[in-house]
Amino acid sequence: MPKIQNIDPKVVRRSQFIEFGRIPVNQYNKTIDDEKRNFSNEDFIRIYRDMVVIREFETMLNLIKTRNEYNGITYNHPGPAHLSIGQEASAVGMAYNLGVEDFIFGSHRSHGEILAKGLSAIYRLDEKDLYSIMSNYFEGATLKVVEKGFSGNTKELAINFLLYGALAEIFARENGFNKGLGGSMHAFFTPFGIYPNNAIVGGSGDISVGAALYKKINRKPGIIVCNIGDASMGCGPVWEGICFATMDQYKTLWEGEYKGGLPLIFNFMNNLYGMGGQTMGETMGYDILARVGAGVNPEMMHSERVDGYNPLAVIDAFKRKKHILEEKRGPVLLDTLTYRVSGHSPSDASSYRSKDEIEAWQKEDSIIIFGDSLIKAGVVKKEILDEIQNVTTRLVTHILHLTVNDELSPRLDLENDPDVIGRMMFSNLKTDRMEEGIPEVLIPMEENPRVIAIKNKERFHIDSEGKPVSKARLYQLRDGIFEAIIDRFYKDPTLAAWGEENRDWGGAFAVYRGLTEALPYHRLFNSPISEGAIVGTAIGYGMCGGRVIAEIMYCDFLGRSGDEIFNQLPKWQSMSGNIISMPVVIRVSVGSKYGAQHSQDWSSLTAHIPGLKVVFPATPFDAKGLMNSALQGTDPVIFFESQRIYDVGEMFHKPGVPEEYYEIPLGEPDIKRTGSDLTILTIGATLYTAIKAADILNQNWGINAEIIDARTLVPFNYKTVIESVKKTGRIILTSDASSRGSFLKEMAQTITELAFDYLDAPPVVIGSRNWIIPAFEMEEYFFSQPGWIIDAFHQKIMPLKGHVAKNDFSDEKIIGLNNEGV
Ligand SMILES: Cc1ncc(C[n+]2csc(CCOP(=O)(O)OP(=O)(O)O)c2C)c(N)n1
Ligand SMILES: [Mg+2]
Repeated sequence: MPKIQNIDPKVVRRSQFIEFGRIPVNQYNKTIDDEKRNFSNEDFIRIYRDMVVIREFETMLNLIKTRNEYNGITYNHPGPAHLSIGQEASAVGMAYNLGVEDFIFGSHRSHGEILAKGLSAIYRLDEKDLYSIMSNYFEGATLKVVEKGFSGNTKELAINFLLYGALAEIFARENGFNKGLGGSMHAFFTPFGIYPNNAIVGGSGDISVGAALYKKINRKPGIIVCNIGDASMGCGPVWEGICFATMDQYKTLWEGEYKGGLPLIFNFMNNLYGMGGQTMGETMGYDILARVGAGVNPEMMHSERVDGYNPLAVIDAFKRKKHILEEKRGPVLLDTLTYRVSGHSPSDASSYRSKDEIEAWQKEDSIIIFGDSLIKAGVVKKEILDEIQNVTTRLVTHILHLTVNDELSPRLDLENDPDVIGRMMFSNLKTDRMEEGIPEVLIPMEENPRVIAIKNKERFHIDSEGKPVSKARLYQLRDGIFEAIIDRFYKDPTLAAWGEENRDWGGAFAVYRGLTEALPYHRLFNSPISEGAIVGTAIGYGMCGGRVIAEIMYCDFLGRSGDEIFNQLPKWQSMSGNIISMPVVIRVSVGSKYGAQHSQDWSSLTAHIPGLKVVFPATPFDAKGLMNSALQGTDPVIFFESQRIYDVGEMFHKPGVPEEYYEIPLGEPDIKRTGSDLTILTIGATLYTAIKAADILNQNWGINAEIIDARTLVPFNYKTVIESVKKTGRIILTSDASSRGSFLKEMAQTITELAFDYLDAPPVVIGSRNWIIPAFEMEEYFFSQPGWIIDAFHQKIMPLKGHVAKNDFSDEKIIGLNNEGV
């Protein structure tokens, strides 16, 4: 809580009632004649045409999936196709008033939204811009296929391009909008303002909030529409996204032009079902989805249910809601009522709904009814509508024909280039700033109290006389992280940071102390206790082009952001076909002293997921240099920090941590001490455990251990370790993570493979026990200890004269523990 806002007990203890206002439900009641002053005949017909295009596209996919045939073209598509037959009016109505600078996000069922937004963008863009977008996308590869022999105008060409890019993506072809790596559920095309669709239900619920933050913080024009299903209202990321999007601080604390609500519409495409679960009446309790807005904020999120079977009702709603966002009164919740006549997927037997119900909705078919009303109102003749259908069928047939042709539309050539996807996992770019501009700060860096305090600190752990520097005067690991971060805030105008207690408090472990003074609210703010959305919003912010540092207070809370860390953050660069980059650093602090749910090292979990870079520094010099690299890059980095060592000084890099900027490349382990008899490879704070063990080995037995600090888990250069093992013939690996399934095991296996011929004994892994973490007073029985390293060396590598091991690392013990599952 910022000090500038006082909480007066007299006010908050006052007796009162909360009054709720009214939420409109299907209030639109205009006729075509009423709307004639808002729409030209051409507009009405375009709305109809766009719905027909979506219907035909989805019908084609349905036939391909169920019969392997459409208009004489045969094809087998084994992958997904969640169709939206029945939902066309809601998609077209949503997209109709959106500009190219307005971004939509979606779900697994978003083909219709992609086409609707694409058609709307094509209508709005001038021919020159359109052509430039198409010819620059993948150097014109997608365009080339549809352009060959095409005789229409640029807009017509663009419609072919849109359908082809989308279908090629669905069929996993290289010319698809995301090189075929996204597929049906993830396809998107950013030049038309179509942002990622998400196969994880509710996945867009927080990512889209991050996109809205990007627009707001970087003063970009446009709004964000988060298209998600009704059943996703039960998902954590959606609720967290809603909380994040409606924080009071946008209205109360953000200043100047940054003041005001987020430009975001949560648009629930409410087709009344999950897969087979009925939301209203079975799996949810809201009765009418729009009711949910009432509880969220005093504005009730301007919530409304709109009839998504009438495109004009949806257009009307979006126009009104867009206006609210332009006045900075967002975000908005829309409950766009619709129905999917198609199954959840083409294999769906509709066992959960009656035939009568489907037929009743088919009777209300939005395309037929809208078409009839246009005819009745004298807007168009039936023949014209029929012709639209014919032209569309021919178009879809033509596009299908191009897409299933393996020569015109090949897949990525994994046969001849098996590493092609591997090369797409990271963008590996380096840039000082994501965008030119002057970063907004409150004071010059030299005037920052923390910067001034750090200037007077000793940047090496001992002074010139060799005496240890006191904690108060010592430049600590947390100072190294701070220096890298504040430097970037003054370099990159897009950089923003958020997390719990990031402002005022100074970050949970005082890393951010000094940042509050330096930065306006929109660049550093406290988030709700929503670890999922803390990461999810960072993803949305990053994919739109902003650099961001999100902080998860304790590693143990990563579980709360599991989907974001495992399914979202690592995937979007490659699933986009490298169209987007992801300059997102997630700071994760590994605890101690606080027991089983506050002390776990889960670095192995993140290192397991392809697409994340994982860093774990153990010294101030490395912390600063690695954070600088992480912030210079454009890839997602999970930056682990250990609470055990936030206050250590620099013991290795002489004469101390440089004041100036420097980078330490991610992936290079560092030899912290040279030796010839044993290699000890450490991750994180166990560097200091290894040093203690090495000192004892040396003093008692004259064994010289070489200590290598991994510093980074992904990427990782094994050469340094292999060279060491060639010299020593022995290796022990240690970290604070529970041993089973840890990254140490992965490293041990790789080292065995690469250095088998040089090893006198198999690599020895000393992780933590496979238990819950006990209280601080018992931690020495849980975490890797110097004595464990010595005992293991004695038992598994080379007997130490006169040594009596306290811990049992025998084969029998290992077999026994594994048998017990501990
Ligand atoms: C996190 C997650 N849980 C479950 C699924 C499986 N699943 C796919 S779609 C779906 C129903 C989603 O319903 P809704 O959000 O209303 O969207 P709709 O399919 O109706 O468009 C389910 C359960 C999933 N993809 N992701
Ligand atoms: Mg649904």
